[in-house]
Amino acid sequence: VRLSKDKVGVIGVPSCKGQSAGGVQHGPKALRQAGIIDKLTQLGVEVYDYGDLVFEQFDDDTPILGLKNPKNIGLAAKKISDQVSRVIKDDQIALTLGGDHSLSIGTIHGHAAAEKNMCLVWVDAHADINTPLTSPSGNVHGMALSFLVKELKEYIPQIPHFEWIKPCISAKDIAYIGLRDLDPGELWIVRNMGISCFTMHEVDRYGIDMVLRMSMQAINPHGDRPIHLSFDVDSLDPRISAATGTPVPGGLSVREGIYIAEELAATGKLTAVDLVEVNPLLGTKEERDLTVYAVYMFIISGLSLCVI
Ligand code: Z70
Ligand code: MN
Ligand code: MN
Ligand code: MN
Repeated sequence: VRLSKDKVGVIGVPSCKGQSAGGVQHGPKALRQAGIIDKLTQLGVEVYDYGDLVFEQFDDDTPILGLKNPKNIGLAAKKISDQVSRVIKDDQIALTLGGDHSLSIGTIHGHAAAEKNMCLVWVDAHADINTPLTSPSGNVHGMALSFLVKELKEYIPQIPHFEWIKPCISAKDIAYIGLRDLDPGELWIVRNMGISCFTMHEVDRYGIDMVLRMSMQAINPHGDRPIHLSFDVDSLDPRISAATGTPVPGGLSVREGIYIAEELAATGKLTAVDLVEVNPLLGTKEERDLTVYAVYMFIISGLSLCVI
């Protein structure tokens, strides 16, 4: 078993304006302190740490059509996209430590710019595919995918600072795993646009191994496409991942999460990983440590190929 590339580029993205809870911007720091980089290095991975991206803060950022913080998020996404694209073009796996899930607008856009044929596995309790018009909250972390999916182009209104974002992925190139909390507009989109969807119901019915096989059969049947894994820690059960903004009961076990990382890494095509929504200011100390430790295990398992 070999990784797609023998180098990993780590990008910290302390984003928080895509949601309303304070603290998720401290995710990268908490994950670094857990020792992810040292551990990967000890296991023989060549790690390049690019530190945390720094974003200019704009306080005068009026919502547009209810979408909150368009300027901060639109400009940050450009910076994230450029950095991820650069890292992948340098032949490294891009590991992005978040930060809230709005950062995936940038990471997926940047991955697609470097690897035209990429496909996407989105592991989350939520679908994060509200359009600005269907979003009940105005929080961009719940809309990230809507700006990227080609089939949704006609449903996306013009948002200042988002004009540069060109849809870069087709519905048929996306597989969801772990979903269990969707809004009405999202349900309509997932049912009608042709995105493969393996909710917790399918994980219960088929088991995680079969769900991964079916996901790959749907989006990467020949196994030749670069894979982007976007992992929201709230996909895990809240008994594990309490330190996140929107825990939803009935989630993945630690082992199921790790199995996803291991199996996708073992394809030899994993090219980008987003690790998002760890909020070290939520929950008790024990809960925070457990959330961070589960993420640590997930990353180490996936990127050091503990599948011997
Ligand atoms: C809801 C919304 C969401 C993450 C919550 C919630 C979205 N569907 N995403 N936590 N990671 O506001 O759009
Ligand atoms: Mn989520
Ligand atoms: Mn999410
Ligand atoms: Mn969340």
